[in-house]
Formats: sequence, C-alpha cells, structure tokens
Amino acid sequence: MLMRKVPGFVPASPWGLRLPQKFLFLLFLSGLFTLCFGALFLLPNSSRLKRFFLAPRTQPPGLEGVPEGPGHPLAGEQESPPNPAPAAPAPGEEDPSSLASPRRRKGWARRPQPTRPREEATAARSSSSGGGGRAEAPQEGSLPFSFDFHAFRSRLRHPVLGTRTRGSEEPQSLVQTRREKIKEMMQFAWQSYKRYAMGKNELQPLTKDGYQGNMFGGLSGATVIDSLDTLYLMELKEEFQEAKAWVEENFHLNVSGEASLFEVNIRYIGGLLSAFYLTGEEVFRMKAIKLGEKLLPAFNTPTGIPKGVVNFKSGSNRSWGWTTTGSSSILAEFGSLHLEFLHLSELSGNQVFAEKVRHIRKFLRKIDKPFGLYPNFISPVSGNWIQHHVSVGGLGDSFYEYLIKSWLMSAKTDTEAKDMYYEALTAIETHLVNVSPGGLTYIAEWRGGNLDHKMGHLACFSGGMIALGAEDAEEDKRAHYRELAAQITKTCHESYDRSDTKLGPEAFWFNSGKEAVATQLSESYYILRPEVVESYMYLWRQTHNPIYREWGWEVVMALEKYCRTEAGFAGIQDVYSSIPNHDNKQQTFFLAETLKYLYLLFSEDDMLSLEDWVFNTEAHPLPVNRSDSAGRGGGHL
Ligand code: DMJ
Repeated sequence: MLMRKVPGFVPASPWGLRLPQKFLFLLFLSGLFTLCFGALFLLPNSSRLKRFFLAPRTQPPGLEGVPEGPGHPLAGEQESPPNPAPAAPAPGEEDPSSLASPRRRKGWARRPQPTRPREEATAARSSSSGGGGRAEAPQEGSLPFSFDFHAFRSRLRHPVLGTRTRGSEEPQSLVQTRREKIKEMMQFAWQSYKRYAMGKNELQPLTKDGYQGNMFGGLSGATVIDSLDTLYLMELKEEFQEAKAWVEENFHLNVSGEASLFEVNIRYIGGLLSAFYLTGEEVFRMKAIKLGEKLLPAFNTPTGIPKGVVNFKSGSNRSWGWTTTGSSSILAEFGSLHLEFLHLSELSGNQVFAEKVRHIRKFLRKIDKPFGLYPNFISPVSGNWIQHHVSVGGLGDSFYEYLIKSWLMSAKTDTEAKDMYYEALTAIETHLVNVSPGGLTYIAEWRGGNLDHKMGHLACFSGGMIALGAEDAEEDKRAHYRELAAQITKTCHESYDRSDTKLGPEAFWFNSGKEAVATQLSESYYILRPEVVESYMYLWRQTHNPIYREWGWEVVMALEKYCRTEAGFAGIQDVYSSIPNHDNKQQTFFLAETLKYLYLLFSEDDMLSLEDWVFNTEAHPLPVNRSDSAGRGGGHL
C-alpha cells in the first residue's frame, strides 16, 4: 500500500507507536540490557561467565613464580636510585632496548600466576623435546621464544664427547683404567646420594640422610642439578635419566626462602644451562630461565650492583650480615654472573639478563682501583669499595676467572673483558705474587698494602686460569704466563704433598720457616674441593706433561683412602692426620667439579674441547658463542 506524504502528518510505526513513544521504548530496552550485563560482574564468582566476554590472558607455563612485592619490577622500588640501572622489564612488558628484535615481540606473559608442582611437572614433561628440535611457536609447556638447538650444535668444532681416537703419551689401557675408576667414584657418589638423600640438597654420608641448608632459598636437589652434566659426560645413562626425571617431576621453583644469588647462579642456573646445551631438553632451558627471573630482584639497588641475598617470596634483597658493616656486596659473587646471564638472554630472547651484568662490568671498568687491584667488598648503595682487602682466593676468585672466560665465550670479541683481565693480572703479579725462600710461587692476600703470606685452597684455581689466559696475552708475555701457571700449580701440589693424607688444607702459609702448610687446625680441613685438580686439568691440556696426570691420580688415591665412606664421600677435618675424621657432607661441587675435572684429566682433549666450551666456576660447560649475530653487535654473548 502506498502512503501519501501529507505535511504535518507523522506516520505511526508498524506497531502503531509514534516517534516519541518509540524513543522512550528503546531507552527502556537499552537500560534493561545494561542492567543485566552489569549484573554478571556482581555475582560472587563470575569468572566462568567472564571468560565468555573477556579475552583470555595467556600464561605460558614456565613463567610463573615471579614474585610481586617490594623490589620486584612490577612493584615500587625499595630504594630509588639517582641513576638507576635499567629496571627488569616484567614478563609481559616490552624491553625498550630490544624493540628491534622481532623475537621479543612474541611477548611474555604479563602477570605470572604461581603454578602448582603437579602443573609444573606436567608442563616440564610435555615440553621435553627429546633431542632438542626447534620449537616454532609457543605451546603449552614451552617458552615463547625458540632457540635453534640444531644450528647451535652444528657450529661446534668437535663432537661434545670427543672422537676418542687419538692416542696419548701413556698406554691407553692405563689411562682408560684410571678414567673408569673415576667414573666408578661418580657412580658411587650418585648412588649413595640417591639412596639416602634423593631430592635433598646434599648427602650426609655418616648419618645417611639428606641436608637442605639455607643457601638456596628453599630450592631442593642441588646435588641433582650439579651432577647432570657430569653424569652425561661419563655416559652414566641410567643415572642421568634418574636425574632428569627428578628435575621434570620434582624440581619446583615456587619456593619462598632467602637465596644466595651467587650460589643459585653458579650451581642451579649453570647446571641447568649446561644440561640444556648438552642434551637439547627443553625442561632444562625452561627451568633455567624461570629461575633466572627469580634472581632479578637482587639487582634492585642504587648502583645496580646486586646484593648477595634475594628473597624469593617478597622480592626484596639484602647483603650478607657477615660482610663488612653488613652492607657490602662481594666481588666474587656479583662478578661471577656474566657467563650464565648472557646465556639466559641467549636462550630466552630477554635482554634484561645481559643488561644487568653488562652494567656491572661498566661500573667496575670505570671505578678507581687501588693500584689497579679490585678489593673484595663494595657498597651496592654508594658504589664505594669497603676496606681494601684483595684476594685471588675466597671473595675475589671467580671475578677474575669470569673476565678471561667472558673473552673466550664471546669467541674473542669481548675485548673489554680481555683488557680488564690482563690489567688485573698485571696488578696481581706486581703486588701479590711472591716466591718463598724455598722457591715456591704463591699469591698472597693484600690488606691495605700489607700482605698476608697465605694462599687459600680456593686460590689454587688460578694456575688453571692463568694457563687458560696465557694463549691470548701479548706475545712476549705468553711464555711467562705459562710458567707462572705451572709454578702456582706446583705450589698447590706441594700443599697436598706435604700432608699425611696427600690432600691439601683449606689454607696454607709461607712464614716463620713454614711453606705450603696450614699453621692451625682450623685451616687444616679438606672438603672435597676441586681447585687443585681443576688446575691440573688445564695444565695437562696445555702442556701434556704427564706429571699432571700423576698428580691427579695421587688425588684419586687419597680420596679413595681418606674420603670414601660406606655411604658416599665426605670431607676430612685434618689433612695432617692419617686417621680420618669425616665431616658428614658430600659437597655438591664434588660431583660437579672435582670428579668432572679428574675425568677430563684422563680424557682426550676434544672431550668438551676448550675451543667450544668454557666452564663456569662450578665446572658447568657453557658453549662459546659463534652464532651469526656474534661479533656484529647483535650477539648476546
Ligand atoms: C665451588 O662452588 C665453586 O668453584 C666456587 O667458585 C668456589 N667454591 C666452590 C668449590 O670449592
């Protein structure tokens, strides 16, 4: 029907409503709709309904557990730095410095929710790649960043375990027998731990139980993590699978204690990183990165120099109470993060780890150093050195080690690390190195200009370090450094040889007519430490002088005689007594370092070749970076 348009006439709607009535009706309808929709959000538990209306927030398993609280990047800073180090971008926040990287844009979950242990284990199981292929896209149980494991392996110059074809100067059978013996010791150490203390941090072989300690913030299984790569290397396959299964099922990161930044880094992060690079198993990469994130609040200080202790629950940090004035950071602790943190960035695509340690490096590069020496304590608040105590042993040691190893790990592109290492070594030689009346070369400790003519067992790693660094020194110094390395290692051997047990004391002195011996009972203990055999291993690889294998074998014999107990290995309280008094602890570094270095000493040079790998200070092998981006400024390492 055609309706004629008559001026002044307003047609009625099909329902017979006029325009004002229609307007009122629509207003009523829209009000009703708003009321109903809003009511959904007022229901006591509306989460299910919300799911229909709100976009889900995806949370890749494996990124949980970043604490929120004081000191956490998502929370307000505890201390507001005048010139703060770049704050850690929280998972989910874009790191401005890495916007150019398309990989970063894949995104991190914004607010991680804690995952329960079972979920974590499931995620870990489903993420284990079983051979390390390339994960193209984030999936359940994986990280939102892929690492090309096959490409990495193809860049290695040697098979990881070597070719085992080349001969050595000794009859093969003797070397093999000795290597097998060391393998048996590892098997015994592992099985004892498994039997009496599986999942605890350390085995107590006398009481046949486990020990948790308070260094790791509530984390468990330090021995498992520290043993993974040694088991792999020795081809203890069943034991390796046991260790891996424990990590998948039982290594939980939702812990809430106070942890040592240094110890967690060198043992847990180092152990997990190595296990990943050796096997390509995703579970190790994922857990290393998650744990690395938990350490970041330690860096929330005015200077960016981290404090030694981080609280996993609150995200706060503090210095060790026993340090000078209770407020110092320790050179060997904050100076021994570089290798692992660069690898965390490499494997996660998250640059925050690398930025943290590069900042430390820059800070140390610029700061005034007394006579070119680095004191052991610094204030993370003012950035000033505290006391002038310098040591290549405890408190200082691995800082120097990480300089030369950063250079090597960067495929010799990190010239800053190289320069700092040789400058530091020159200062050490000028002010600390001495020769005793009996002709023994040692590195003394320096206290504001006065020397303590003492060397700690820990300082005995320096023979190996100086040997390792000798090859890249200025040409006219290479032979000198090789000789210095050999002399220091010889001195450390003397400290073993002059004891009744042929094991070395915790510290030994050069005064009052005594040389290379401890002068008091409190320094006469041996706790299964690795530093002396570590130097034997490097010196062997450099010189192939059979004396180093002989000295290494002396240690094996002594360990068997004095440290082996019915239920594992234990330290002894007095190396000068041939009746051993055991200390009831099988240290994790005995499996990570001492036995690994001994095994390598009796292996071919291409097993974990030094062309491909550097060892962190807990002897966990980390690969030299030869990725395409290395050396073009784009590489992380
Ligand atoms: C290990 O944890 C590391 O080698 C560290 O650098 C020093 N102390 C122990 C072994 O003695």
